[in-house]
Amino acid sequence: MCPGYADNDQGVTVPPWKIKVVEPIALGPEPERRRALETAGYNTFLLRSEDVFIDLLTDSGTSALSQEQRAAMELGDEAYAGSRSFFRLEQAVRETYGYRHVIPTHQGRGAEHLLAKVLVEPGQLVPSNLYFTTSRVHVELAGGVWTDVSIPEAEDPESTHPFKGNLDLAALERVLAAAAPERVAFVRVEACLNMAGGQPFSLANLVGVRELTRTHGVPLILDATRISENALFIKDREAGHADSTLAGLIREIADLADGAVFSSKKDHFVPIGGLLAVNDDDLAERVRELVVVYEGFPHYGGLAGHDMEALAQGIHESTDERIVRHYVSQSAYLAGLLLERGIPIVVPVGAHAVFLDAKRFLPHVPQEEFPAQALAAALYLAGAVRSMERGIVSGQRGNDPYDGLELVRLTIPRRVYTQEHLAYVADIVTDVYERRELVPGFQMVYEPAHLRFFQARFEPRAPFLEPPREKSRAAAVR
Ligand code: PM9
Repeated sequence: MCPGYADNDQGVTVPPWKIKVVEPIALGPEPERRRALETAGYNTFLLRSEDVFIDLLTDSGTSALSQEQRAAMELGDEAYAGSRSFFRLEQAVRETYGYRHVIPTHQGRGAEHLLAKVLVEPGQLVPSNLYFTTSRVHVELAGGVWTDVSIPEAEDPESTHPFKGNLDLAALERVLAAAAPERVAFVRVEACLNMAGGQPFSLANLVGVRELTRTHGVPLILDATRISENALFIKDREAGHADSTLAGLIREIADLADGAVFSSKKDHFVPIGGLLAVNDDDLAERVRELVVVYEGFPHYGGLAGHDMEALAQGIHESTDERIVRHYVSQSAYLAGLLLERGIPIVVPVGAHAVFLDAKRFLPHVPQEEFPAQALAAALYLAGAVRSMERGIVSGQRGNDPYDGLELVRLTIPRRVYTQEHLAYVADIVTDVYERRELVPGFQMVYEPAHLRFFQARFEPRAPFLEPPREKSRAAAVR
């Protein structure tokens, strides 16, 4: 049980913190927003943050630090080797997740890179639930073959399956039976499956994956980036876990895997940092051999001593049910406002974001004209709300046929925005929904070689959200 929290009458958990330091934000006028969008090639990643009013691009590195984290940062030991801060971090990881070997990295993809270098041989498979952009690219750059074994519901935005992050155990068994162990590098299971809408796996499913990987002699690696929220969903949705503590569930999940990668920029409330944590001595040694090539000495892995202090404290806070529950209830609140207004979103509501379903939001824009990219741009133009495309731009490789999810992610930074901010976001989404026929498709005019969503540039195929709405919510605020 988790004492010490209260819900208000809109179902939002009252934040278990109060605000001590604030950062000013401002809404610029519509012509300036239009200019900023054109300069950014209609890609929200390329906007300047000073031109953004409510920044829901990502929950990555955008959390507010706690006073305890800031205080801990004063203790940062910046020694190149043998830093006290490293050993505090190692202890926090061991206590919370139980893994014996802890290798810090500059961020999550640093850990993914090292893992792929060490575990993946050319031609080997990496079965996983759906995909994550950076995770997949590192496996592919190492010559591996990403193999989706998610359940079909993961790609159905309207399915109310409570655990869309589950792996399809029958599909996994087929892959392992045909290829394991020589042709399978590892099985990857991502907590709160990002690209499907922040959807959790169930503990029962993870137990099933563990049994299969053990039978077939293949390592099981978690992407534990959002393990805290996944544990909370298990507590709330899976029979038999209502009385577990969040810390206990997190540990139970971690214990089922041979190791984990973390982008600590999410659940651990830090602006920078990642981790690779494993139990196997030999694997750890091979990773440490590469850390010095790509990240830094194994006692800092690309982080400053003060970063490791903030991270160690953040790990402790990530097991506090009141903090995690408040965070997840913010997504549910925003989703509730949008559902009341008939706006198509992914259900059930996930951990860290509300995902708009661009195929249903903009049915007149075919997927090859990037509806989610266009919708993200429209939200910015309408009210300086920054979101992220999670559709064909993020998911497609080369010119492969693609008909997967086409989503816009309204991602909620941790401990940053209030209910008023989220209500404003709901009004802007509603405004665009009411004018959706004014949002045309895009053409891509610049495509980078890797992870194209970060830096691609676009042009609208017709006048974009014109004429501007005189009495739009954003205009009224201005
Ligand atoms: N996720 C996100 O916004 C930031 C970069 S991609 C737009 O969701 C998982 C599940 C992630 C993740 C990053 C990484 C990589 C690994 N796994 O960004 O390198 O969600 O720290 O982590 C982002 P880093």
